[in-house]
Amino acid sequence: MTATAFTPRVFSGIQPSGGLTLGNYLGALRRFVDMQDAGTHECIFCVVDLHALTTWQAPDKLHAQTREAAAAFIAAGIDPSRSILFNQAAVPEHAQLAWLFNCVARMGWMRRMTQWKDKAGKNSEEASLGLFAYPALMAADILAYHATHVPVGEDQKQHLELTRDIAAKFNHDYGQDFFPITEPVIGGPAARVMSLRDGTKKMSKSDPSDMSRINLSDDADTIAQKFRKARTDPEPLPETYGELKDRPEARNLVDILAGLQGRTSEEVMGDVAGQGWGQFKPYLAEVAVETLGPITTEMNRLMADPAEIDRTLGAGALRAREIASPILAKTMDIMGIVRSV
Ligand code: AQP
Repeated sequence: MTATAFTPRVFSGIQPSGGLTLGNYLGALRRFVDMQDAGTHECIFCVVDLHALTTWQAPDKLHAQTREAAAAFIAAGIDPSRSILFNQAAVPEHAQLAWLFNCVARMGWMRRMTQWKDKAGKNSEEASLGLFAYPALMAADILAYHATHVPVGEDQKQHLELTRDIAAKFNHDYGQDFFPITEPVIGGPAARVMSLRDGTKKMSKSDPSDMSRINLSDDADTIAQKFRKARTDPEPLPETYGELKDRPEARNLVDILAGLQGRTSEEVMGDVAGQGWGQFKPYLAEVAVETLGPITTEMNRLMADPAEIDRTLGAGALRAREIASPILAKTMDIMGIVRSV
């Protein structure tokens, strides 16, 4: 096999399974914008509504959350004329390729996924088949565009590895160098933003406690209140970042400040060493409001015109299909499936 040269292309998505959080912003959205602005890759971003369906979503809420996620992408800096922005269900190639990948992926691979174990919990018999097959759909999202790079938060690393396994097995089984072995792009102090109520749990949009997260829709007072009430230990901040090793809640707040300021956690410690929470928390809230305030205002402006959001997503879906459709067709040809064109 000769190595295929793939177009440098970024794909990533966010589930509209609730309002977007500071974790989604620092771990994903802001990095999407950086990659778009770097201009080195063609960028494709998706509101992954089919993924959201793997857990129950009330139909009217899903609709609103899909538009809100699209508004968050644009408000954070994704430019739909430079990047392709659409919702997953509008491009049927994702679901079609996912079925083909269901037949490539192995049960044992899926069972090892920690997100499956966490989300299905003890009640896996009652979990949806979609939740189990989630990583095969995610592989389809990425490989339908031959994406070479995927910026994600730390929690998605294992799913990315599974995408690479599916691509490698497909290439091996069919003797073709057809799918790229996609590289994850993970990093920075905020690759894993933790809950404000429990420093060992990831900040999640579906956490039952709203106090566990900062939502991109929160106003300044709510942000200040959530940081004021964020769980911490009684000790003041130490001199060095290394001393926060066994203080997950304290470390999380320092990491969030670093993420918001685009600095390393070690640099930030230089400024805040020795501070008590009464001094640090209001400062953190001020920095968060400064960063998130303009995004929230712009999201609200965009959401006031849902028809325009729908038009933007529709135009993005057409552009996405132009790339995904021939890749799906070629995949089917390789597998020996008869297509009527
Ligand atoms: N806490 C986090 N810290 C850093 N990155 C995060 N991401 C999510 N939470 C954090 C990143 O955001 C992108 C979109 O994630 P997703 O919405 O597709 O699914 P998720 O990872 O399951 O996010 P949530 O908020 O926890 O959703 P629910 O509660 O519905 O499961 C991904 O790149 C993810 O890494």
